[in-house]
Amino acid sequence: MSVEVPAGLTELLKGYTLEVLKRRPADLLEFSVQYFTCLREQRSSSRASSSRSPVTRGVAFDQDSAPTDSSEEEEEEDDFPEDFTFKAPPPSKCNRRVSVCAEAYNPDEDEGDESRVVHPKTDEQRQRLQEACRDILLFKTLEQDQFAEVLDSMFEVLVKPNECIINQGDDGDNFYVIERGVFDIVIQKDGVSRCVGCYDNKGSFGELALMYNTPRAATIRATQEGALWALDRATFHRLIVKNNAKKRKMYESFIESVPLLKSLQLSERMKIVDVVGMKTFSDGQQIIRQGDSADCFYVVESGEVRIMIRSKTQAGQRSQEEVEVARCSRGQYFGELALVTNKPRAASVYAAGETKCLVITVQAFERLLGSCKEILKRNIQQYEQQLLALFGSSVDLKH
Ligand code: 1OR
Ligand code: 1OR
Repeated sequence: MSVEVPAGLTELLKGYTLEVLKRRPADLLEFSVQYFTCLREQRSSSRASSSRSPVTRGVAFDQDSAPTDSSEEEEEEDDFPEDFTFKAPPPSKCNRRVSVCAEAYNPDEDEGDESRVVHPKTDEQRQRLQEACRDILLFKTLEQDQFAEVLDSMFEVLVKPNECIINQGDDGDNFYVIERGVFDIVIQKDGVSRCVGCYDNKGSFGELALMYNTPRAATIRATQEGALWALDRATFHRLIVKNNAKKRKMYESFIESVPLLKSLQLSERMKIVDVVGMKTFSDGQQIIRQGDSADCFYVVESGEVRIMIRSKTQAGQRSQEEVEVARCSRGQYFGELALVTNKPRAASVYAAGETKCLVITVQAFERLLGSCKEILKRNIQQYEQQLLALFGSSVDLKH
């Protein structure tokens, strides 16, 4: 018995299979519905206007996709027939933009695009997403309903070891929040690639290209299997970038008054404002634990913090008793030592009364406060002198 394979079936399934293998969606059924819906809508819109340059790969869930010069992509594209030229409708920006065209960002276009993207989630997924987003600084200054909208729009992306989630030089597609996994930050300069840091099971990346419409500043590579939550570019603009104007109003004058940041140029200070978060701590709440590894830097905006140190006993054991060694109030910073020395936290820090702090991630600290490092190092030398005066040689600042 001979079975006739309907025309187009092979190509259809090939495109679909490629996308599934590439995205590894958590919910295959939901993904498939979206895939074929996008495909159908794309087909009718491309029939209506045949003038647009083709995007010759599966369903491009993004309006702006265009072929890149990547040879890997060209190979896949060659396999895909011309008539499968897809362009997703706005509400279905459900996948990562893998190929890009460097069109200039036009804020006016975004103004009109108030369409909400909602990716349905199970209760269990939503819980994991909420947990992953709890400490994301860029979300800290959002109103509650804006934050809820962000959560609605995010979609899960599973990653394999060695997978590059972002490639330096590409145009920006999504912003990513880490649920689990370790991700290297690799920067290529003068033809040499260097791993300059990593994200260890927390944090977020991919905001810069979306905020400033610049090419991706680094490559982000998974070192192991992991899970991310992605927020598409249009929603990021509508909710996060627009919120930056409000943040600038709120924090600009404070940032300008911080002595440490005086040496920075205005534009550099504004970039700090764009990525900082504000956290409030209640009286006695621990902000930093001595001996922990460090992932951020703090500037006191209001209230006060107590710096406490556990000294070592004669036998070299760390005593349980903490001694207050300093206080920081408005405009003063703390948490820089571990970032500058790459050592564990040298002291514990507690809020004295309700205290508000600006928080800067270690990656933003490295990127934006490089020119302040000399001042920081000078001040750290003073810690060491005070340390000797207070405890003799029984304490070191390494942990
Ligand atoms: P993006 O959209 O440019 C790459 O895509 C992402 O890597 C970037 O956003 C940041 O979220 C993230 N310099 C530039 N980008 C960095 C850096 C970084 N760290 C993380 N990203 N560093 C400066 C190196 C001189 C900091 C290294 C610790
Ligand atoms: P960190 O990243 O090690 C704890 O986290 C922070 O406490 C530390 O950075 C400093 O920002 C802050 N010794 C050690 N850490 C101090 C000290 C300090 N003061 C503030 N921190 N000394 C007090 C000097 C006035 C010397 C100890 C006797």
